Amino acid sequence: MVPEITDRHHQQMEADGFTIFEGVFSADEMRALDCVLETFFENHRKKLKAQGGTDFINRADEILFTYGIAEQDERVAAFIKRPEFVALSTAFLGPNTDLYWNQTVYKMPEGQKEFPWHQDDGYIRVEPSPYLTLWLAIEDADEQNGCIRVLPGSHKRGLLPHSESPIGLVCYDNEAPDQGIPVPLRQGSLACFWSLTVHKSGPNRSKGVRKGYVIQYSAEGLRHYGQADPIEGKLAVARSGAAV
Ligand SMILES: O=C(O)CCC(=O)C(=O)O
Repeated sequence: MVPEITDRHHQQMEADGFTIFEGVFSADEMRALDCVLETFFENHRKKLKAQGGTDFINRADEILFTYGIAEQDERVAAFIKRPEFVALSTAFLGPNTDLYWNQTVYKMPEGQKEFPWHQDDGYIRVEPSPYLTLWLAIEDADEQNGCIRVLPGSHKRGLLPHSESPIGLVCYDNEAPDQGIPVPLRQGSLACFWSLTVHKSGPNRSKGVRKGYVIQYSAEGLRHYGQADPIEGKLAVARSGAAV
């Protein structure tokens, strides 16, 4: 269901750097996406094994990242171009948008590890910044299973220095008094935030896998920082406000 994008959403993005869209997809739609993704993982593993290649999944112990899915699977490519995403990406980025990055982030049950405070811009610096991150709850995400947490207003601080940790880059202290706010999401809901918004996610202490799909959109023509040419090979999502 294409969400209503209100002034309140725009004001929250401006002031806090994030907003929420509840119930964008139904449980049936999320189960269908889950099936498509599971088939993709299985086929891809088989293909890599046959080629004698290494696993494309970057395993950070309890957290499984699988990226570049829409670029390899036409059913997922169709999903990230759905009218819901055309509406959201163009509302916040203007009429011409591309898919910048997409990855599933699955947290294994009964884990201990957090994914640390960071800005998405901290990983690869691009222009124009910020771009838009949509975090889709394939299943319910809450504090028990490691939902994301954001630092409201942190997008206004610009790009912060990041340091390395065994799980990922870190730009904010876990012991700082302000630990932001949790963003629990029901299945099919989306957290929407800027690539400069500082966020993290907690450990999955539940008995099930916590499944999130991170889909990032940019204005057409995104470039690596300081470079003139656009990054090639990005999937076009909208032109003049309409689906491509
Ligand atoms: O899904 C998560 O647990 C965190 C993912 C995240 O922050 C990211 O991909 O930038």
